[in-house]
Amino acid sequence: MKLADLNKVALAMVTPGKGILAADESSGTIKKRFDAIKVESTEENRRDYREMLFRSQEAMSKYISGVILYDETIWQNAKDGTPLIKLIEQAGSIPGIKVDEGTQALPNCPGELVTVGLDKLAERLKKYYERGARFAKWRAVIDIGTGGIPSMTAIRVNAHALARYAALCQAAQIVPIVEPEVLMDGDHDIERCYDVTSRVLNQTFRELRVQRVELEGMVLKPNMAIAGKKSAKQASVEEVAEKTIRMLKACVPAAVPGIAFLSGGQSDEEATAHLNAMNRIGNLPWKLTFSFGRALQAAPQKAWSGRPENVAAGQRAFTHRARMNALASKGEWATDMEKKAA
Ligand code: 5MM
Repeated sequence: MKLADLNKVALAMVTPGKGILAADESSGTIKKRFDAIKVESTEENRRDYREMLFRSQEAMSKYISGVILYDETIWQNAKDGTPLIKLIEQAGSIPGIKVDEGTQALPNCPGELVTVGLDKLAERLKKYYERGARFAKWRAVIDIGTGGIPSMTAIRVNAHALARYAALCQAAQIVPIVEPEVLMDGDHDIERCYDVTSRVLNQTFRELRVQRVELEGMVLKPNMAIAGKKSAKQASVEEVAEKTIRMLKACVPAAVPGIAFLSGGQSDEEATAHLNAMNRIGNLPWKLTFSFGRALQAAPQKAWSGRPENVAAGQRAFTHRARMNALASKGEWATDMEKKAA
């Protein structure tokens, strides 16, 4: 493993003023997104949609440091025959790949999940590297519920798998994005999210150390400390920022080059405002940016709605969200910038 090269890629992924586009929706998830805009989820439509994003020249070259792809996409060609991965590289952005194979029920832990996909991962990583992927992603899913959920078993098993994946990535000269997502479903308050996420992060870094993962050669993709969607007690933007930073400072070693947040179902503007407020706090040991899926794509999906004549509108919507989040990654975003663009 060449750690200096891994570190270089990790730093490029979290360049201030840029962030990551999570376009790695599996077939089931992209179908749900397309159902919402009444578009059939065919291979051609998925290709056309993602081609629209990757050909958004301004967004891709100025604001998007890297793109997380799904297996189907990394092997797909654009309409004119150019591999989609080449469009990303030509824009100066780094291609990455989701390598987990989704979740399964965790035995002996009713209602909890474990992420799978370690079998033959070394071979798959080799093929993805040859195709051009320079980073990968694996997402663990932790739910906050009642009756002892999450269990320590679910936290430990998922952290172990994340670390196994990260070690295999680094051996294949691929930067792992380590994503332990604590879901914001439910009615828990911000304090409970803070406590559970802290436990999850502590266990994840414990496992990463045990498995000798080089922290300088990875990127963390966590959730923010935030109240559940159904909670009557929603925290202010400042409280989310302050608590998230406090939590991360307590749990994430300074050797990690960067933290790229997931949006987790927050509205577009909420996710941007939270990232911005955190970067305003400043004086942080790691770079803080975005690795949003929904909060970058909801607007372009709606503007495009599967119609070729809407491609330019879809690209404008994507460029706008990418720019707003790029500003937030430097703490330079303000609400009135959204209004001006509307
Ligand atoms: C883009 O969505 C990703 C893929 O999800 P599935 O494997 O469930 O299809 C997802 O992992 C995503 O990268 C993260 O959850 C961040 O996306 P959000 O929408 O939370 O910003």
